[in-house]
Amino acid sequence: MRALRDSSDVRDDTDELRRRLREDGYVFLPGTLDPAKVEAVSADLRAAMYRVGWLDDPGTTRVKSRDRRFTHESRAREYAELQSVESFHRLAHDPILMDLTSELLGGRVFSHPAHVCRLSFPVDGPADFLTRPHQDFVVLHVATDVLTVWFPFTPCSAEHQGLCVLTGSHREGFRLPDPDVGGRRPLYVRVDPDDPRWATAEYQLGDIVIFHSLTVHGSRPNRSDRVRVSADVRYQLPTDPIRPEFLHPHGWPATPDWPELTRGWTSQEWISTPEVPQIPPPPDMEYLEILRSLNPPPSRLLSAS
Ligand SMILES: O=C(O)CCC(=O)C(=O)O
Repeated sequence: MRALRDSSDVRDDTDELRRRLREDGYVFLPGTLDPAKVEAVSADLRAAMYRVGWLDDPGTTRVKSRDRRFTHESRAREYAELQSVESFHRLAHDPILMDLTSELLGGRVFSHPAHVCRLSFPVDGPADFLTRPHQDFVVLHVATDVLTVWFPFTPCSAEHQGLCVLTGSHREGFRLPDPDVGGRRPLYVRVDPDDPRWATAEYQLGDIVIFHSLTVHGSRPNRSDRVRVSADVRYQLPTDPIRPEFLHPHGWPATPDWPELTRGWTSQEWISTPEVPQIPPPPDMEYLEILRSLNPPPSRLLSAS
């Protein structure tokens, strides 16, 4: 698979970063976050995974059992333990991430409180993808200029796969998901796993990828003996609308809501937002009907020259 274009040489040049985001659909910025800060959060997440019985030893990410799938119960209990880790949510508010995404979007952003802590357990069976290809707009529905920042808590090698991006796919508009590709609700699109536009990297702690809501992305199966842990955090301007579910924890309502998860936290700042217009989904429509009616609002970010 081809390598992501490294944009660390133009990290301070917002115009050039924006240009690359418009061209490729992403920017890859190795070494952006302080690796020691990321490792400290990684240790807190490992401790949570050890408490719920997923790891033998919190010092490593070697798993007790492979091919673990989320259920309603594990979202309610085990995933809730991870979502209760305050340092994980605090990292989403790191000034480096807030400033970079604000500069790209041209105004002060906020982060969706539904910060995703992504766990990729090792699998043995045949599979082309771990996270099947999709565009984040398929869940966002009401705002196009939303940037996802993806970053790993565990190093990713070819065996221990991280994010893959389909370069340039954001220029082809919104793709209606194919319900036959699987998932609890239609989300994924059919993309050739050998499409030469797929790009990835051997990520280290501190690396980040920023991508647009229309960029197709996914990840390949983890063939190692360790869980791969990463974050997907979304940023947008408060003048753009949001679906109310993103103000709740990721996985809610199976995952408990903030009053339970934030017990004992030092601050609620990490899950707070400014005033933002909320647009709930139409109550009387089937989910697939809602998807069929979606039409991404024009992107200011992608249309600027
Ligand atoms: O980490 C992965 O497996 C995929 C990440 C993803 O889907 C996202 O960032 O929206």
